[in-house]
Amino acid sequence: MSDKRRLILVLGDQLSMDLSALREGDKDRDVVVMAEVADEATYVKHHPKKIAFLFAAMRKFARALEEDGWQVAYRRLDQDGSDSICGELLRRAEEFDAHEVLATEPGEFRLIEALENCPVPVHMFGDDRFLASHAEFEDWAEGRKALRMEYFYREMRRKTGLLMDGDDPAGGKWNFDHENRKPAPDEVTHKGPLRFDPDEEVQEVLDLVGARFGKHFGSLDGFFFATTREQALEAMTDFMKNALARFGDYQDAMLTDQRWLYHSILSPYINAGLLNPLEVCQAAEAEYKAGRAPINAVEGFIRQIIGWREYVRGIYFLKGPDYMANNALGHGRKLPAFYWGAETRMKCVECAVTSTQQEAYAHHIQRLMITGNFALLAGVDPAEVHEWYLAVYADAYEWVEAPNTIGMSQFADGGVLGSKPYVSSGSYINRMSDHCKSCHYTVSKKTGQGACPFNLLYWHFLDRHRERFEKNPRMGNMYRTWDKMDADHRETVLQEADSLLRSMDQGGVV
Ligand code: FAD
Ligand code: DLZ
Repeated sequence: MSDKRRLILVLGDQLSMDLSALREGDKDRDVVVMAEVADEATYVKHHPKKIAFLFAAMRKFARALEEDGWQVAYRRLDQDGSDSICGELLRRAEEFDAHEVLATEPGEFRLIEALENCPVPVHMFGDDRFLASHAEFEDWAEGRKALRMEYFYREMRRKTGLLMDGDDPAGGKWNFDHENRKPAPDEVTHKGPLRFDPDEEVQEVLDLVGARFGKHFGSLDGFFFATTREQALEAMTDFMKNALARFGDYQDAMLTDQRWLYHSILSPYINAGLLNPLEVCQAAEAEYKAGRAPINAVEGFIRQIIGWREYVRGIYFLKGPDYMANNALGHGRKLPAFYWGAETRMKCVECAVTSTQQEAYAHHIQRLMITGNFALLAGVDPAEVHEWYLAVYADAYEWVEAPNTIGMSQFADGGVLGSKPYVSSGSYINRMSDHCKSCHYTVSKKTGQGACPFNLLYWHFLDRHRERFEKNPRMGNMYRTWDKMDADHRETVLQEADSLLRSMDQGGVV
């Protein structure tokens, strides 16, 4: 074996001590390369909180590596260096006379391709922080007519042994979701995620990010993210103790003054590598076994991680780089300005966008049934929707964001990920939230002055995509309801929806 020095690349979302590239390395001769680079912060205009979270966590992880005996070449954004990851590798290869790079496969095709074309040869190892390798997912998908998450999830339950009684699912059922659709509670006992005041090092990053990326959509105020593994573990423990038991019940609920409800806000930490997905699930399972959290909460939580999270990654790598260009419904509208903070009179949208702007976070139902639902009903170009979701959330990387947006939320993949589009009128939002009570629009109004835009656009969407969805067994009822309505009423709905969309396109406030 050659004893030549190699570089080991650790990216901003690879902050795990047991990263495959590190396992392949040798502390005595190799150099770990980490770099804050403008290209990664701007290929979409990431939310400043996301950039600050990653830069701060990267700096602290670099120190932890050094304490663990690694030599680390770290480039801060305000130091000399290159704007790109490959540029940095080239520079460091010359500096350390290294001829090879060891890397863990990045989570975006864009960067995988850049590494493949890097002038210094890059040897890529699989990212085994996930439960299912690409080969395992391909095997599971092979020959199946439909790639439904539920069946993949059961495989992952068997593989991990999580919530299993021998060969059977704990509690007698694989899925307790029907218990997890309770409307918003009157009172929320949980105070939200554990918050960490910025220390001097984090403050330095916040100043840098404010100066360099302050014009990106999003606020740096009130930054509280954990930036070390130890802090992320504390946040996880706090969630398990104070919120998990009610996670299931109120998973789909939305409240105007309670943006966190009983959600974990752990996705930024899991996706950046500070927490391992399996350890998070094991911690949740322990709460169930100790009798501190009910099965519907724990099963629901674990399903999100070993089910949805693993499944969407599988879809991303199975479908390849062309997946992002899917536009099965032929939608081409521009993303309305209110996604970037312009005025809207829809309370639910305002709440979701405000949370996004302030925290780089909105919970799943806000992403799916508010901002995603509106974009789909209005016929927004899925590529624009995709870019928005990738930019604005602290947990967003293409491997997880794109299948959720292109597939689950926008149905742009034509039904690879979901058997029907996630669309709803205002009545669903009214049932699951308190937004409609303080909204400019009247949710019970279907047409006329003050009619809820979701009501108008819902029927407009179904009508314009009738050919595609009418025969869908899960949507037939909706078409029957539409057909039973008075013809004049239907005409009014369609005309008012058209005029709302026209006004929105011309910059009118909706
Ligand atoms: P919780 O509600 O507490 O759920 C627990 C954990 O389950 C999460 O931390 C996350 O790791 C996992 N999880 C839950 N749902 C999903 C899912 N659908 N896909 C993958 N993991 C899931 N999640 C991301 O991590 N990054 C994204 O960029 C992202 N983009 C999304 C875009 C759209 C349009 C939609 C509808 C969903 C998206 N999601 C994304 C999934 C989900 O909304 C977030 O994972 C979740 O809101 C994160 O908040 P939390 O940690 O409080 O999650
Ligand atoms: C998201 C991000 C940002 C904002 N900045 C950096 C960076 O400066 N250096 C880095 O190594 N990684 C960064 N990242 C994470 C990468 O974009 C991420 O590794 C790829 O998108 C693949 O998932």
